[in-house]
Amino acid sequence: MKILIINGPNLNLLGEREPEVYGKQTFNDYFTSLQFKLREVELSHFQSNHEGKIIDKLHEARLHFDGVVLNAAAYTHTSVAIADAVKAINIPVVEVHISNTSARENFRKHSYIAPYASGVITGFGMKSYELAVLSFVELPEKND
Ligand code: DHK
Repeated sequence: MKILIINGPNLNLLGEREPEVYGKQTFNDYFTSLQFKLREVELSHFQSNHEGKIIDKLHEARLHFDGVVLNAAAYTHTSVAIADAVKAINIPVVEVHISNTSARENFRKHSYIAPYASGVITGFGMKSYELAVLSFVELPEKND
């Protein structure tokens, strides 16, 4: 099974950005440990601060991956275009957030993407990514 993790804006700064919210680990370190732990899954990772690049990657992913774990970061709350891309592609997308967006500012409570995601995992720190990948492994029927 091939899963692509897409991270949106500012998530390249994980480890140094607001560590009280997002933790102290870099995504590269986390990704290495996740791939080691979930050896049966072939994981890839893409990060961009640019909306169009995230959309291009989602389009490309439909040809090469079984599913996408998407943390669109701030674009979650603003981007109709990314939501449309998630709706347009024929592979399942699980929306992920590190922080519990429902417990933060009001503008973080709405997701344009969630209606088109096969599920949403939010608030479990970096572990949210692992739970999302596991949803593909353990609930394959959910993503048919
Ligand atoms: C990450 C961000 O950068 C924020 O803009 C979102 C999300 C929450 C997260 O928790 O992973 O509001």
